[in-house]
Amino acid sequence: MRCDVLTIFPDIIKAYLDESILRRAQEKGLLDVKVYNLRDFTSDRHRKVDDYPFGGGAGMVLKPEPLFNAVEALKGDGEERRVVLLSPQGRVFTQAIAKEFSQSGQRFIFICGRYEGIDERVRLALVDDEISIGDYIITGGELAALVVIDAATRLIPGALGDERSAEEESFTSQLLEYPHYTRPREFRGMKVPDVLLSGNHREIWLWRRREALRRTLIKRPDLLERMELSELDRRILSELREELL
Ligand code: 9D3
Repeated sequence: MRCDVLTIFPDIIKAYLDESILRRAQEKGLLDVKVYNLRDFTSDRHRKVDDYPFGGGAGMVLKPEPLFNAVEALKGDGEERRVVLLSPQGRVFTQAIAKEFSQSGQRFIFICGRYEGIDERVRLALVDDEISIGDYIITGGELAALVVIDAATRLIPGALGDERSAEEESFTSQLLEYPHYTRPREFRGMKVPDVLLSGNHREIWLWRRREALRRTLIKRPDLLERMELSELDRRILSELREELL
């Protein structure tokens, strides 16, 4: 995935991109992110990126010029790019949208909003897609852009440490996770379930599937309604529903 990020806080984006999975995905050439400071696309002496809203009101509005200059400069290489504005008014980001972004083969420009908003002419003339990461208020689009890039990158083949985890993730991604344990076998009187020490991989797999289904049934039954379930899953679920009654 190739993306450009436009922001007035480039260090926030760079700090996260420099660690863990996203760093490795970039080193492997699977992810290419370039971060641009909007201030570098201003043309006034004070490098002003925001201004007062016409009509009055609290807060500042991101000026259109730096955003138009930046998008036009980036598109100057003749390559198509999908311009995505991160904003509370966007469609709510989901795993399905992450998959769509990761598989689209498109280049992206992510615009991180801030303040009370951005000049509406940016939305009208530049923006192809608008994304929110959920119904709560955060300070700006930077965290949202990172959420989108992170979620999409994890779906690129080879981006996760070992391939087994990608396969496992796709198999279980619609369920909540089964319980995990590590050493010691007993901690403050709490024991690791025997099945996990048994070495019986079929039994372990079945136990994990059952516990994942149990947790999802209790905490997020809405996820089960949207999922396509195997015959085995349905049998386990009916047993679990009886246990819970
Ligand atoms: C307090 C101002 N709000 C009045 C209704 C509007 C507002 C503007 C800008 C609220 C938050 C922000 C900054 N947030 C984002 O730019 C943002 C965001 C979010 O707040 N929630 C979920 N997803 C996103 S993506 C970008």
